[in-house]
Amino acid sequence: MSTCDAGCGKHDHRSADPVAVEMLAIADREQYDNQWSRYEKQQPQCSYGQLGTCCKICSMGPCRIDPFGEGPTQGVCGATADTIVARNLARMAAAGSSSHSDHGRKAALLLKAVATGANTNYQLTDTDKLVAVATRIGIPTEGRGFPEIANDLADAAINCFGKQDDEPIIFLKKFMPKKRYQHLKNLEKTLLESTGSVIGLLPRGIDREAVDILHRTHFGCDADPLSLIAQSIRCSLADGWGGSMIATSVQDILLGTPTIKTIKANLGVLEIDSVNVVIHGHEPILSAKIVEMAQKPEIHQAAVVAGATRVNIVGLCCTGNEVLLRQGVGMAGNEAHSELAIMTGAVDAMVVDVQCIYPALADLASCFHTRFITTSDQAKIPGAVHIQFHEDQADAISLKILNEAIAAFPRRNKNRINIPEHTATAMVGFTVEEILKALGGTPKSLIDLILNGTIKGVAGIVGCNNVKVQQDLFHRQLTAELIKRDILVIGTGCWAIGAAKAGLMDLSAQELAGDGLKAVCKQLGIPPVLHMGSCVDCSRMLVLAGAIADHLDLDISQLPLVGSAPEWTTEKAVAIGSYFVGSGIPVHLWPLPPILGSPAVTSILTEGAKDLLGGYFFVEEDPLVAADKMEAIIMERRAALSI
Ligand code: SF4
Ligand code: MSK
Repeated sequence: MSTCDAGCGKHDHRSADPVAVEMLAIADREQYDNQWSRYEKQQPQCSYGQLGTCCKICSMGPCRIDPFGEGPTQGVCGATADTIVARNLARMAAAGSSSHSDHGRKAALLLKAVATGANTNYQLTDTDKLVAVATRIGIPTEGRGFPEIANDLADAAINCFGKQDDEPIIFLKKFMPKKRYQHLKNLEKTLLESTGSVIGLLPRGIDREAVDILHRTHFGCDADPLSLIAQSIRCSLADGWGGSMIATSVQDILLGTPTIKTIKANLGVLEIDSVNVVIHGHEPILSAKIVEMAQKPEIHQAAVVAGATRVNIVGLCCTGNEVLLRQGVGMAGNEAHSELAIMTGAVDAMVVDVQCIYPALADLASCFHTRFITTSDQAKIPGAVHIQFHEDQADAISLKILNEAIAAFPRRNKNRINIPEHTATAMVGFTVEEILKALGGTPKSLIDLILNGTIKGVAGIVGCNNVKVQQDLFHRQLTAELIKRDILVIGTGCWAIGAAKAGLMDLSAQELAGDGLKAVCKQLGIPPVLHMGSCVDCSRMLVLAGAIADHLDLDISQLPLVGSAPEWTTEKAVAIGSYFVGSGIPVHLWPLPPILGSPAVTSILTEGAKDLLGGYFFVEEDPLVAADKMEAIIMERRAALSI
């Protein structure tokens, strides 16, 4: 069922990554439960859920609407498929936005604690970024000390979460390019005039927009698909231009803005003779400290006493991306690699913070010597060892976690160790600052390359692995196809890890690019596929798009930009897609989002949004056809600009 029809053993319908295929053969042989085996047991999955037409918002339900009209057309309360689908989607956007933004809140609170001296475990590491962000927000910096500026910046960021007035949040107001901001403002006015009701798009408060969704989707409130979708966009914009942007900016200030570096990616970064610690999740505040503390002589000595050569920290998912970009830590893999990593038998500790952590990892770790350590009160998992993280005791807690891993090392069962050898080399760390530095300090060179057609446009690819898609296949094929067409590909998250593992971020990938893009990459000494960071670092893409738009005095919706989340899984991906759309960028999605049960919602998101916002969603299951459609969007926008 899972191996290829030819039975060669090198291919597997579950993953396009040969390293995963190697590990899946072991999983099959040893009967290790995993996401693919559990997915099979879930078949057939509920088609109402897939279409989005199932509602359990109140206890008169659950209600479900058959979209083919062969059953009730309304829930008990009278909610239609359109209402139910729109409400479900809005709740997904709220959950996704909340996850990113709560992450940003913690960074902002830590900045405040560092600025006031309440936390001495962290420092203001990148003061240039501090001054740059503060200046952009309108905070005076001349003649002031860094802690004073940081304190004001922390207050401004914290205020974005909880303020109660109706003004748009300051981060969005100051970072969103002028024309997009004005467009959204005008659109609010037009919608008020045409519908007679308030349909807000500019976010007033990060927390408020998520609470607004929970309120308006409560039993007996908003039943109008348009207003529900508008609020989803507003909440998501609060994430992209607010919570995520705060997370990225503040983490850069506290932990350092990433710089270009070359790293190794895939399970081969695990080392047979080392204490291997996998850090997984999303928030780098703890994991960056673990990497730092692992350099301490006493930790090295303890590892040697335990029989290891050293402590080897490697990353998974977005926590992995964060420490990869800042500290050059090797990357073990993306979401679908999390179980495979433990199956190598060589992971002494897997340390997790929040988001995208399978609860199944605790059970799997218990089959090995692996210490599975949860650290956040927001992500406690039965069966895990919980070591609660407190930012003001970060040094001590990191040492405790590392000692747990070292203590596990001698308990390894050597007969069960299977570390795949393969790693790929990837050049990573393409923040906006680094991209602009490579281009001479301003977006002008990039813009010139786009205007003269050397680069046709830019595609931003984001998102996860999804068990419904062969792991990394869409990431690999779509990315390779786009660069072949002279479209620069940038992105984040598990896509970025998939591209790194596939060698697409290696300089040798220049040869896969079209002639124009290849020449530019060779001249600059960069790959044609740029790793911009973790999920919250999608905000870096917004900043880049904004810089190009402002430079040309255009709206983002006029630029030859397009987005994709080709293996999306999480509610956070819904939020990212929605703020791209709200920012004027068309977004490709695969697998199908749970909206097709509502013709009205489908039409608003795929057609109506194009007229109103410039950005819109489209779905496509074939990577090559998706590349055709993305290129067509770029060419349509180029034609409209007469370039
Ligand atoms: Fe059913 Fe309406 Fe309750 Fe939803 S809110 S479960 S559609 S009665
Ligand atoms: S980790 S949100 S599976 S990208 Fe950011 Fe990967 Fe998606 Fe999580």
